[in-house]
Amino acid sequence: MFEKLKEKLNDFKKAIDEKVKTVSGAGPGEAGALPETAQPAPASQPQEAAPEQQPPAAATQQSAATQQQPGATQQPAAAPQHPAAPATPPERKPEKTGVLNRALALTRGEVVLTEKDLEGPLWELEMALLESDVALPVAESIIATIKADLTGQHKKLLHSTGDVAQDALVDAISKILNVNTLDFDEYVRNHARPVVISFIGVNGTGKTTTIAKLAERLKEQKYGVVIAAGDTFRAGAIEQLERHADRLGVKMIKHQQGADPAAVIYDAVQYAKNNKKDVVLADTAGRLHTNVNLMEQLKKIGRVVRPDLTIFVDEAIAGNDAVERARLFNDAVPVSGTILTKADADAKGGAAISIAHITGKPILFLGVGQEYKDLKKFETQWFLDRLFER
Ligand SMILES: Nc1nc2c(ncn2[C@@H]2O[C@H](COP(=O)(O)OP(=O)(O)OP(=O)(O)O)[C@@H](O)[C@H]2O)c(=O)[nH]1
Ligand SMILES: [Mg+2]
Repeated sequence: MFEKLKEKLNDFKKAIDEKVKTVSGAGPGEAGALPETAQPAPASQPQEAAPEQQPPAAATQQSAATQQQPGATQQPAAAPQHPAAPATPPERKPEKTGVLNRALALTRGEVVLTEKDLEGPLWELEMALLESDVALPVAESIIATIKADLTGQHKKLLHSTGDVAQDALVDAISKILNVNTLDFDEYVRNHARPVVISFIGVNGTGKTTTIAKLAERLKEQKYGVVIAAGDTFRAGAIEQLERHADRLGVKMIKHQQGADPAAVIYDAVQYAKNNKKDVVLADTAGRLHTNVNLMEQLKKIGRVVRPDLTIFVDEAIAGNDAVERARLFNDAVPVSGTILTKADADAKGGAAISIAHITGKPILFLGVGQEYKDLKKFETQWFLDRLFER
């Protein structure tokens, strides 16, 4: 899970490590050799003549990455902004990251990275994030955070310099993922009864399956659960949910196919109130985020039922499309959080970061298989540990 992103993040860490070695080795015209007191890179990092991270090398990657990016047409600004293939060399600014500052830092066993040092590695990191399904604005925001964190600062050389890059990355990603944290279990425990939760998303992302998984989870926690068959649109949808309800021994409220989903969910809430049930899980039909009428129907559900939580369900393997979907669903009915399904498939990890950033709401659970038990509470720390193998 998330292997690809993990690999790319490691590449960035190594690139910064090498860059720091180059800087601390002080190339021509730079700060000069390290004083004897300063011990640079640890022995575990051999000082082979590492090739410089040259932005021009990224130029070939740039075109490759641009081709791979379905979002490239939406984001035409990306390529020209990049420092690859500079027409004229950028002016050297003797500001706080100048030669003297670097030299002074080196005497203390520290290194100062300039924007120029970082431009190659950061460019490659941005490409890597894009290839891992992190959306462009999100990747840009991560890059900006890391750049601000790493440039002009005195970083100790005495421990692995790669850690510095990793810390900056971890920080940038966790800021996005820790947005408006919502502890689902705590919410259900403390909220007035019944807790009404609707599930929305495009077709086939796993809404119905996720409802069944959550119903099982809530039942195990001894809550009384009611399921609302709010997908009155797709043939067979009511029967599909009913099979789950029967297997789980959970009450399901349904109307006929074609009925108003808001009315079905409303009835389920009434049933829960009359029968002292704790939680109502409301299914809805999958719909394209571009279908205005169906998005209006979601708004109606919002007005009539006023769900306590609206959960956006999408696939962990969703590419850049997920961003646009998340944005439009969130515009129609503000989502409280996201559940990412199919994380057991070859998920790159970027969707979690992108969707959290776009909606400004946390990832709540991951679907990790097709069984009822295959639902994992999303924890930022766990995700970061996986990405960085800490
Ligand atoms: N591998 C895997 N498959 C999943 C997961 N969650 C759902 N699925 C599968 O995805 C397919 C679609 O799931 P549904 O729950 O029917 O999706 P839906 O969003 O309700 O679909 P519509 O009602 O058509 O919009 C089914 O074959 C599920 O078994 C998951 O976490 N991992
Ligand atoms: Mg469904």
